[in-house]
Amino acid sequence: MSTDNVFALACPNGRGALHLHRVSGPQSWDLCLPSLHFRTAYGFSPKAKKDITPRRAYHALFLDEKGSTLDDVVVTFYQGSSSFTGEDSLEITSHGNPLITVTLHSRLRGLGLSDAKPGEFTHRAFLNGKLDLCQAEAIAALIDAETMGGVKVARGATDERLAKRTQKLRASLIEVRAQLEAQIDFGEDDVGALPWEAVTAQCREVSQQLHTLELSFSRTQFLQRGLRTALVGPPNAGKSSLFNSLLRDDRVIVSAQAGTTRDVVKERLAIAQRDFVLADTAGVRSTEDTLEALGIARTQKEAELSDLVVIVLSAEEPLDSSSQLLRQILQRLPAAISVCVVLSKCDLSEEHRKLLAEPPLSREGNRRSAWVPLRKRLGVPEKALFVPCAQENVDHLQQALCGAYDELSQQSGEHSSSRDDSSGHLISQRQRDEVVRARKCVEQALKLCEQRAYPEMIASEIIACEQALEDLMGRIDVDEIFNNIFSSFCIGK
Ligand SMILES: Nc1nc2c(ncn2[C@@H]2O[C@H](COP(=O)(O)OP(=O)(O)O)[C@@H](O)[C@H]2O)c(=O)[nH]1
Ligand SMILES: [Mg+2]
Repeated sequence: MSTDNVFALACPNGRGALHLHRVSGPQSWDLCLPSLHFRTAYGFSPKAKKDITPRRAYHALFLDEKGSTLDDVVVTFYQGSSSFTGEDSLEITSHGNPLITVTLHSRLRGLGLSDAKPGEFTHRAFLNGKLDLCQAEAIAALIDAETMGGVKVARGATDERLAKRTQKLRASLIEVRAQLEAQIDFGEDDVGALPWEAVTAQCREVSQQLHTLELSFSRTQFLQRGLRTALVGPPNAGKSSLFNSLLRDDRVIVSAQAGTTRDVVKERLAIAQRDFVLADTAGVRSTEDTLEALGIARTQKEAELSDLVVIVLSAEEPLDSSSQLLRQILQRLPAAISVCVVLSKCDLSEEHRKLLAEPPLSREGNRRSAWVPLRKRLGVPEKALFVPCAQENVDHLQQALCGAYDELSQQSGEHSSSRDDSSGHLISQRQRDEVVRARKCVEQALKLCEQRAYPEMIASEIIACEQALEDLMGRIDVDEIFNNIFSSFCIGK
């Protein structure tokens, strides 16, 4: 429990309607009350601590040391364990001028309060047991999120679901350990043989649950950063033109000269609340130009790192050669990457223009559309999306990108689905590392169980697994383990 009292501005220090100042600490009320005069029916007057109602917004004057008004403020008091930090605290709303904030903060220092360190309110909430470590991380992620997906993911991690999920796993581990420790302390003669089958099954279940939890991270990662999408294809196919059209910006150079784009250019793109990181790349062909070759190597690397590769082929080129090129590009892509094949420049011929006029169709509908024969002639794989488009007409492409996003989001959701998938997910590499550590320990324990190893060896892996889960969330009480051992065994027999 902290003994000092701190304050900080809880919003950016710019000009705006209001500024919110947070104050927290065991003496925060006592220290602030002398500088506050509260509005009453007869004007403004001081209030004693006992007359304050928590969680009520008071209109008050904030006074300097001479009793002159610094600003009109609204103050809300929060009491002890029912506050965010778990200690007495206040929220003061002043007018949103940095000059007012400077004087107000200097007054707070004069009253004996000190400046809070970054994250100190959340840290105090953690130390006072109001949040676990993962919830604290979720709050940071919620504030830092740069995508709508990231906001949703972080928001879903601010509650106690992950804590409950790990609690269940810990309970299983404690049960296993209780069995093992009984063997270690009292031996088979006193407590009977170790129920190997049950202990092994329990370790297996924990290992599976941890694996599922681990997978939940890949989904949240993708939602947090956006779908990595690379435009790939031969030079002059119209990749850079599509890049600009999708961004509605003249971002990269477009030219009829082949081999214009060299570097990978990435931009964030949001379509219908779905976030993408879109990359334009150098056109793929064999070349003598060393610089262009370097660009092409980067294209390949970018494609391999992407979640979705959009292969752009030009309707100007003969279909047979495009089809051959498509095969070559596909061969070099890892099988797991999603693919969308785009036939660009469809505005150039009457035949292709008709395709652009086709109403948007669902993936199922695709099979019946006029796009199907073309799709077949190009040799677009069954599981890839196919879209005819032109730089002036990217509606179909936008829809395809959204479709790919939803599909990938669903797939990774399925990965992470388990009996109680609703309960918590991982949102940071730190959390994932702890879960991997825990899983490796329990897998080792499982292996030792299968070999019918000494209970001491298995127990030591189980302890290490518990430790990793403790580190994931914060601490656990050792008594918890002993209570469980003695309550679930009739040791005196
Ligand atoms: N008619 C037409 N021309 C296009 C279209 N997209 C690109 N182009 C032209 O094709 C040439 C190459 O385009 P660019 O986007 O630089 O291709 P990249 O090499 O694949 O990046 C440029 O002259 C563009 O103006 C399109 O949809 N329709
Ligand atoms: Mg280009």
